Amino acid sequence: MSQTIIEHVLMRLKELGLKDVFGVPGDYSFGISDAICEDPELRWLGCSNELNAAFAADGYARIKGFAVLATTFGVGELIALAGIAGSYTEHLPVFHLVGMPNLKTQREHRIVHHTLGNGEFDLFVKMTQPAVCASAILTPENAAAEMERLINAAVNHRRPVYLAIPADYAKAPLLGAGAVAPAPAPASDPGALEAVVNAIAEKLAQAETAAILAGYLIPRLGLSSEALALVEATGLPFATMFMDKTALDESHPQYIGMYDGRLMNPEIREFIEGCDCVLNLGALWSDLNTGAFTANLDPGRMIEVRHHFVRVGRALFPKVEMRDVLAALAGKVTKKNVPAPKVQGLGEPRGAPNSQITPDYLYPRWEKFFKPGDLVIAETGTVSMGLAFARMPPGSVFLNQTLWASMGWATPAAFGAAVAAPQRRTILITGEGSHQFTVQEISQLCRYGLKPIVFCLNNQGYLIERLLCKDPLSCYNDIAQWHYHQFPGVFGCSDWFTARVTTNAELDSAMEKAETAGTGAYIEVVTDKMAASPMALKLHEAVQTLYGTQ
Ligand SMILES: Cc1ncc(C[n+]2csc(CCOP(=O)(O)OP(=O)(O)O)c2C)c(N)n1
Ligand SMILES: [Mg+2]
Repeated sequence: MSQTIIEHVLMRLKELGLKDVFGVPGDYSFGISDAICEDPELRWLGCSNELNAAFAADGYARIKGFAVLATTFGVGELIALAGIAGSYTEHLPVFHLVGMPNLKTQREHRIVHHTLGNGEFDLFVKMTQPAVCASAILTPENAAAEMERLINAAVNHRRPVYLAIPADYAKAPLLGAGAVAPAPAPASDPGALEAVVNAIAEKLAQAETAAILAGYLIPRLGLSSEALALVEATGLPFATMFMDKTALDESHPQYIGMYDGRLMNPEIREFIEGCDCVLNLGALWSDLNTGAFTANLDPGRMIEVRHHFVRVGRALFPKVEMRDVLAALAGKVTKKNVPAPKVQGLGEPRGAPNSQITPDYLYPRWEKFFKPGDLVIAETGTVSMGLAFARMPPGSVFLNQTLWASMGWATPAAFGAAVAAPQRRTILITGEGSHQFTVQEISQLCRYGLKPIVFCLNNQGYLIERLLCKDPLSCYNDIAQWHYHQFPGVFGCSDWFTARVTTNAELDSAMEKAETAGTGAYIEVVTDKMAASPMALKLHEAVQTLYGTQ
């Protein structure tokens, strides 16, 4: 029997390492979901809704390198689209498989469910196009070639791709698979590579003082060991920005801390901005990555290594791959000894045992709680802005959706990350307003036997918004008050340790119990309405540079 379209799609994805698929089924996508469930090498991970499934796939892709999401036509795929757009923004390859109505329905322009009722079937692929790097509607004739094109796009651009399969085609035999060879990965132009490596090495050699910014593209492109080898070959101090936290290990002796423009860590800003040369390995010059655009680096002194090109000062070098640049440069540079600031952690928690929990206690206490190897998933809001300045222990990873910055990302992303690395301790830290978006995904964690530690910061509303808007007490930043610590029981995680804490001593005790419970744990941390982390307070003072209004 010849291979069906869906068997071929899954076979190629398995060859890339696919093990798990996140999704929500629907009648048009039964062919896809059936094939996944019938495949003994694959696992279907059902989510509560498609937004959660897309965010879970995003979290999974951050650990495993790529992820697969399966949804139904129209209703399902559009709900997933907000999550897919996040993966596009944050450079994560997610394959989105969508089951469409069958071809007869489409040809006859029938009025069917999950459409706008106008007989048009290509509307949703059009809506999706700006948020993916390639898309295709598969047929028996084009499936083999289109699959190679989509894989190539996802691998080379590290962005989502969209594959729709009409319901009657999922199990149709594939035509002409053998004739299609996988497309080669893009390679650097040898002349351009030599020229850029010489230019960088020369600029570094001429600089008396230099530093490295380790950017988010390092983990996204799977280049941690190449980047580390280069950093060690240069001997230069390295810093990270918000989106790039833990791009390289924060316990490394050359790590100096977080650079956040004028907002935080003045000694790091002074050092970085005073260097003759800054080698930026894939960090982005975005609002929240640059301390609301207060980072002030002379472009003439900067070397910027991106995925497919490099800028040395104002000169652009196209056709060079980051992987090749890192490897070639590591063999070319000479070691430098540049005196730099020493990395600082958050220090000791400050506050009396029976006092109400304040940021002075909470963030240093979290820093102490983290262990080597932890996966920490921090939500958009004041909480990630406080945690970003904690020093992470060896081998631990800090995940945050800094650029897309969607509320609700962290809870399902923590589920996806925990599925990707069940042997590691997963710690979700979320504000309660964001948690309200996607809280049901707590239930998938226990359903699939995962034992995370969840902290829900309850500050009675949207604190970051209170700090950025005209009137902190505006009613639109108030939210319904839920009994957060009761969620695990409601969501079927009855054996989890749960607590609601309001004082420092209660927080300590709950953390100790969570560590030894042997089950999942959920701790609701109650603070004052206006108890903000230092970076969030600084952002409040920097609204003019943040929004470009000065
Ligand atoms: C989908 C989406 N809608 C709206 C926003 C705007 N927004 C950003 S943070 C935030 C409030 C976050 O509140 P919470 O999670 O409670 O964190 P806090 O700042 O209170 O610690 C809002 C409304 C957003 N980022 N994403
Ligand atoms: Mg809040």
